[in-house]
Amino acid sequence: MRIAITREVSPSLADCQLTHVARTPIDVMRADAQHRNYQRVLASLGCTVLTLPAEPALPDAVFVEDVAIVLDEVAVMTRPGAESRRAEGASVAELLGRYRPLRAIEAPGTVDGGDVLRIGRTLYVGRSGRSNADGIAQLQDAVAAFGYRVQPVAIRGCLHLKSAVTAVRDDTVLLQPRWADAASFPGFRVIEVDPDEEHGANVLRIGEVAVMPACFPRTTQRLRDAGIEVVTVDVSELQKAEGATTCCSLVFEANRA
Ligand code: CIR
Repeated sequence: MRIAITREVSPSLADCQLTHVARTPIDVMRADAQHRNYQRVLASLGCTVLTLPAEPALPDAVFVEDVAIVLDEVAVMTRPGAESRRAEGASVAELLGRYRPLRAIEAPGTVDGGDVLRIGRTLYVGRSGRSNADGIAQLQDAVAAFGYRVQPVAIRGCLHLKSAVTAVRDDTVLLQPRWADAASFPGFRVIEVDPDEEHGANVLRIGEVAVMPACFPRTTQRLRDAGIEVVTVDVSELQKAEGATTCCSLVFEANRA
């Protein structure tokens, strides 16, 4: 059984953290409707969607990806780089603990799950404003015993590694070359986002399907031309909060350990 942990949109979403995106008005009701559709799409792709209640005092709590890294054998609770996000993990840990043994990143380490791209037994981890060297070293220690390798990756000009690059197949990445270098992914087939679709690299892979924001038709076409099946979702209000498709779920197989 494939689980997708999600969380309802906070009524305070408009007070979210923003780093590389200018603040514009967010229609929270619309964000909520888009998020429900996102959940429906995950369910249609075979996920059992578990939904945590909204956290009114935590504007960014819908972005559950950032608070945990779920592997087949273990889950690592992160310590998010933004202080305002540190309380988001507790309820996710309570739920995740039913499925995986838990480890945790401790101060002064910081890691955001959005910086961690797992491909096979390698965790590519963005060195970002949110994930520091101490946190990346702690993550390495936490997962080494389970046979995972941690590979730090330089990024520039974006929030997280997965803003810049995601995997659409085990051998294929979708990359924004302004924000990360193809050379960081030797041996991979690299598909670049369309130059006019700056934020187009963040796609959520569910099995062999790529879940892609609806506003990137040219990058979607590039994926389809490469033989990748794509489903699109309108997440425009969540994009105003500097999120996209990977950030709103933690997807994993229930019984892998
Ligand atoms: C933040 O800045 O933390 C949120 N406003 C957006 C987080 C998006 N997370 C993700 O893409 N993994």
